[in-house]
Amino acid sequence: QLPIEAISQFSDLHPKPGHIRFQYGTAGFRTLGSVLDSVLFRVGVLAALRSKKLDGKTIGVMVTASHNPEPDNGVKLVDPRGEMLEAAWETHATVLANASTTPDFIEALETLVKTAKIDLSKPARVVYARDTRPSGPALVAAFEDGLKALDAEGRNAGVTTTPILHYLVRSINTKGTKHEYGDDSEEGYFTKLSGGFKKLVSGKPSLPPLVIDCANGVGTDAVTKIIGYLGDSLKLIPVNTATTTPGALNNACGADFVKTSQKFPPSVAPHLKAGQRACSLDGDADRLIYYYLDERSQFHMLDGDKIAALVAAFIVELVKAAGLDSEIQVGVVQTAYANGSSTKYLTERLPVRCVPTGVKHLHHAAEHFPVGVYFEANGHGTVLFSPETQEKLESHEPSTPAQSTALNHLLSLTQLINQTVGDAISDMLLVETVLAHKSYSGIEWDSLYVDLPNRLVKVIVVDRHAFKTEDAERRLVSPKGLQARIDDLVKRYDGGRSFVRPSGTEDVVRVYAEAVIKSQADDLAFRVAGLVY
Ligand code: NG1
Ligand code: ZN
Repeated sequence: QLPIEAISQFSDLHPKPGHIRFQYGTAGFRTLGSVLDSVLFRVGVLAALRSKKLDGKTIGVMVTASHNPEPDNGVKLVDPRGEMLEAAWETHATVLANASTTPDFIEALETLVKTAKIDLSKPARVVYARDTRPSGPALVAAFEDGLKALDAEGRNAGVTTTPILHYLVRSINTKGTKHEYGDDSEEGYFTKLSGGFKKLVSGKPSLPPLVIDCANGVGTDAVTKIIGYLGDSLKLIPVNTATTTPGALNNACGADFVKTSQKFPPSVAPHLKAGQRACSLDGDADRLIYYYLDERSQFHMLDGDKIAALVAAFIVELVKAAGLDSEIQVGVVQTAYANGSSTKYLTERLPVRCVPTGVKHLHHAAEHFPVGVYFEANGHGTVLFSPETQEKLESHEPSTPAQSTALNHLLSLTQLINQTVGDAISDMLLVETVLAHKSYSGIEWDSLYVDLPNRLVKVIVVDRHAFKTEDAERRLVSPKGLQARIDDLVKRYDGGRSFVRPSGTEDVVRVYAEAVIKSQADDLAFRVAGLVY
């Protein structure tokens, strides 16, 4: 039986604001922090039920709005293996969040318990964390009321990054099994990542220091800590570390700023000499974008696609050098936003799949490869080694010293890479590993292929749900006739490609276009936007 009395008392402390419709989207619930109190309370109850449903396995909850402005906040559930919440429960979350009164909420809970066949006698365990947003502490308190209402066991992981929370979830749930992911603590995380990195770069000449823009967010703490673990193996220069300055978070800095504006943060300028490479994290440290200035002080961006190309090619080489190329296939997963040049570069070398936007789609598609590399152009991504691949790597008998070295490198990569979710710190160490092995500067890395000029625009429309897509969001099926008109336009541009899709995180339709010449990409984007509007 549900503890109706307790739920009801707590629920009355967290009334739902009228007139707001909440939606659990690709980024969980995300909106202004000031209206999220009831949502956080209800997510507490939901997380406890999800844990009961999964026989008391630990569920994760992250309170963050990532790269969004500081007044925004959000919340997202993490399933036991450190993955995004199962799709059916996204719907349950939306239903619970929108119940207008306490009795409605309790009724929705009773329906959920019945339809999802939840055994309420099971234990409930939840681990949770938040980013540095000022609205975080109050929202966490509301969430904790949700746990109390169901008498669930909560573990507060404090202020930490999204990927560390995912790491903790998987580590807790695999503790004591033969698939133990790592020690379930921040120290465990830093030791695992830095240990893999140090093995990989040992004996390699060290690279010049890396400037790292922490977006004035929670990544600052993680960067500060990892510096202590890295010792001399890598020199980092953190900038934008003002986590307590009001309004500073993601403001003219961070990975999303760099990717969207295709500029470096002004605050990074004093540190950027010609040839100096730098990178930016986003507000919860799960995205990473690199860049550098050339001798003519020209800015060059190395985005998620460039990271995928660098990393996938490196892993393919190692697999080959280990003598495992006939057994372990490396594949890449992208979305329609991947630059056409990156898709061409990768397709010539590896199997490549395109899936709809959203980490869960990329992650699931990557699981189908023995080694699956996935990155969104915006810098979110990771590499997955399947359980069979992991076993093969552990049991393979190398026949030469060169094979043995390559095999050890692959094993160290499985330590260095956070396989639960995209992780800016882990991805940064991964990039630095490849650069060190190849003796690449940003310039050589950048020259793997030349990005096609592109333009992304937002269009505010009456009803974005009227836009339906197919073929991994690359084509519109409705509104009727629109795709044919887009096709007609695209044909007129050299190297033209364009697609339209509704955003999953904002009430807008996005239009993407690329072409061989920048002015043409801009022109195509605005003309297609004109058709949509
Ligand atoms: P939407 O708003 O659905 O385009 C955005 C990003 C995604 C992904 C999600 C989740 C773009 C064009 N879209 O999705 O890649 O990161 O947010 O945060 O960057
Ligand atoms: Zn993020």
